[in-house]
Amino acid sequence: MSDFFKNIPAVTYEGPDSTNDYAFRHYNPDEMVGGKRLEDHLRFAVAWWHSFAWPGGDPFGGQTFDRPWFGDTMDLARLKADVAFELFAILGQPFFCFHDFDIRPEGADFAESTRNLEEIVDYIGGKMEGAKTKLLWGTANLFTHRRFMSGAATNPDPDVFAYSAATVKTCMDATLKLGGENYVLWGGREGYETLLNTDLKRERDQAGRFLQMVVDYKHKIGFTGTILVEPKPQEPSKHQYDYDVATVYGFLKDYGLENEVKMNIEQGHAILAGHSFEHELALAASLGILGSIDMNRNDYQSGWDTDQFPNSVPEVALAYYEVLKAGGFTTGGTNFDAKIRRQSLDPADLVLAHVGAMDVCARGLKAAAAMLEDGALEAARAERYSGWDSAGGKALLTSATLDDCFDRVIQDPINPEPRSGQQERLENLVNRYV
Ligand code: XLS
Ligand code: NI
Ligand code: NI
Repeated sequence: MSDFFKNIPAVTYEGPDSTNDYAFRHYNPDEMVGGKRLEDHLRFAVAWWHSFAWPGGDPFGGQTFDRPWFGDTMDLARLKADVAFELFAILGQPFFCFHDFDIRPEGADFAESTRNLEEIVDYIGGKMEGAKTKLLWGTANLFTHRRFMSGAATNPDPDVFAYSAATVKTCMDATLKLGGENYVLWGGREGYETLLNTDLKRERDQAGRFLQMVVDYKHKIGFTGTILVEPKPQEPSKHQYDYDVATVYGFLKDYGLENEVKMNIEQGHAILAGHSFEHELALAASLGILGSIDMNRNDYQSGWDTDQFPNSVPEVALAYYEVLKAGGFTTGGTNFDAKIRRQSLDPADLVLAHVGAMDVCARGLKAAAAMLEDGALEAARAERYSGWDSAGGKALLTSATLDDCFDRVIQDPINPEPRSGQQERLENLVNRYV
C-alpha cells in the first residue's frame, strides 16, 4: 500500500440526501435499471493517462502535480500501478484503460520499450487478480514521441509506419494478455499541419492498410474484443483524418472494414467537430458501429479539447438515451477520458472528480432509461414517420420511379399539408426527466 490516498475512505452509495463528499448520491452499482445493474449499464473506466501520467502542464506552463511516481524507472512505473489500483478500489471501479506510454518507461530502443511493457503488463496482471477491476481497452500512444510528429500510419516515412505497426502489435498483445474487452485506435497525428507538404491520397491509403493489418492481427491472435476507432477533427493535428463518425464510416466502407471496426465516441471530440455528443452517438448507432464512449466535456468558451469531467446531467442523459436506445453497451463502456484541472493538486481532487462524474452519469442514465420506458419520445418519432408504413410510402423506397410519382401526384391528387415538428413539446417532455 502506498500512502498517497491516506485518510480517503472507500466511496459507497449513501443516497441523494447524503452530505458526505466521499459518497455516491445517485450511483448505486446494484440498482436495477430496466432489468440490468447500473454498474453493468455504465461500465465505468478510469483513464491511466489523465489520472496518473499527466503532469498538469498547459501551453504556457509545465508540471504542477508533484506525484511520487513521476520518473522513468520501472520501480516508479510499479508504484504508479499500485496507486492506480488503490484509486480503483476506493471508487469500486469496474474498468481501466491505458496507452503503453502511460504504464511503462520509454526504453533506449524498441526492444527495451517492449521488455518494459511486458514486465509492467505482468505486474498489472498480478494486481488484477486481487481486484475487481478489469481492462476496458488498451491502446498505443502513437503521438507523444517526436518520431510520430509527422504521423504514425500516415507518415511520409515507411519506417515510421513499420515502427507504429510493431508498437500496435505489442499493445494488442498486452490488451489480450490482460483480458481487455476492446482495442482502441485514436489518430492524433494521423492528419496534417499543411496541405502544401501532404499527399492526401497516399496517407489515406496508408491508414486503410494499417487498419487492415490491425484487424488481421486481431483474428490471428484470437482477440475476441472489439476494434474501435476514436474520431476527432483536429488537435494535435490541424486536420485529423478520422474527423467524425460520418467520415470514419466512409473510410471503413472504402477499405471494407465496416463490419470489423466500431466507434469510440468522445463528448469533447464531437463538440470540436461541430456536432453534439448525441448526434455522433445516434449516427453511429444508426450505422451499426456504436462501440464505446469517452466521457468528458469541453469548455464551451475556449473551444478546445479541455477534457474536463462531465457535470451536466441533461447533456449526459441525451447521450445515454442514444446508447440505451441502441441496446446498451456490449464490450464498450464509459471511459472517463477526463482530467482534473492543473490547480487541483490534492489526491482528494482526483477521487472527487471521479465521484462527481460517476454520479452525473448515473443520474443521466437513469433519466434516459425513464424516458425510454415512458416511450413518449419514440411514439412521437414513430408517428412523425408513420406515412412511410403505408403501401404508397413503401413503394417509394422500392419500386417507384419519377414517372410514378408524377402520375400519383396528379391523379390522387397529392397536396401535402405541413405539420408541426413539436420541438418545444418534446423539449418539455425531456425536461420532465432531467
Ligand atoms: C485524445 C484522445 C485520447 C484517446 C486515446 O484527445 O481522446 O485520449 O482517447 O488515445
Ligand atoms: Ni480526447
Ligand atoms: Ni479519448
